[in-house]
Amino acid sequence: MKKIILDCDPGHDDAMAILLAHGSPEIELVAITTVAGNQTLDKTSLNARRVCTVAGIRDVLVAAGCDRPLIRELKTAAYIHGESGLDGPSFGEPTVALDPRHAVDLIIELLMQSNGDITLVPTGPLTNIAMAVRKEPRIIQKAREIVLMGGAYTRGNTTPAAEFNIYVDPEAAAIVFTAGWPLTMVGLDLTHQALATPAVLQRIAALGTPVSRLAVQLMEFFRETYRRNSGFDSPPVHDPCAVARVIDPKVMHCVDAFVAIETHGEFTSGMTVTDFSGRLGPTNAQVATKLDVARFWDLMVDAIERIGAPAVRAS
Ligand code: PIR
Ligand code: CA
Repeated sequence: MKKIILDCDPGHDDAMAILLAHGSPEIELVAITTVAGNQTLDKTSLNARRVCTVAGIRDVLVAAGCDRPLIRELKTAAYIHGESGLDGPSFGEPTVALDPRHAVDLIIELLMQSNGDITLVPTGPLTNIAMAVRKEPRIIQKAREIVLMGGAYTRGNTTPAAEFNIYVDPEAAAIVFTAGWPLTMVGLDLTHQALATPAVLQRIAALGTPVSRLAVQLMEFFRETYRRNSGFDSPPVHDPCAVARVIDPKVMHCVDAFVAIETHGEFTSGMTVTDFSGRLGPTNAQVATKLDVARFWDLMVDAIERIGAPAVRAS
């Protein structure tokens, strides 16, 4: 079992990442920490608790972190995720409580008390992780590795050059990418292969559980906003790709590269400048290039099925 801390900003695809982590026997989800990104921190934190409530996630710490980027003003993605950050399904009152600790302190505590077996999986802006690195630099040695959704080497989705998670807090990303830990960048080049097609949604719907209904409603809302905003027929489900890489590294191909974060460009702020040829510097990242699409969706469908299984709920 691989232990992970999922640092997220739910977010439709963050919600799918929570479900994949919780429903996969290869993963022990130690904590869900939240950050401002897709929506404000109060909303992403409420959404994490909502997803946990529907999925019956009760033994996982949930803690709220930073409510804005290190230096810049927060820019949200309400145009994709809606006013609530998780528009589409309707939720009752969440029954899962927030831990009183700040996510940055919780991340530090969990890593420092560990024997080096915890993987960080950030799927939002990297503010919490950068703050944790600055407050307790020994976490760099303690973390087993960091596998993040963010960046891209061929495209942007927020500007022509920049992916949203890096664009929102490039200074934080610069800290994380230069920290010196084993880092995997699962960027848009990879996640745009993970499309929630009608066939995939049919498989999930056929499971017929509350969690499968939640997943389908989330993906149907995501489909509409993605169609309107980006001209996709089926929406790319970014964040669970990072979790899938931890579950089974063979689910995607990665290539070593030097990745620098652009923080000053007039048109390119937040760009992950990726050098596969060693001109700019030594390798600091494994960069995801090619997804085993069938294997990815099998992992996702199996996880949702497992969450719905009575044996899991009873335990
Ligand atoms: C997705 C996101 C933000 C903006 C758009 N247009 C689409 C969120 C997702 O939650 C994911 O983590 C990452 N940011 C993809 O850029
Ligand atoms: Ca996200």
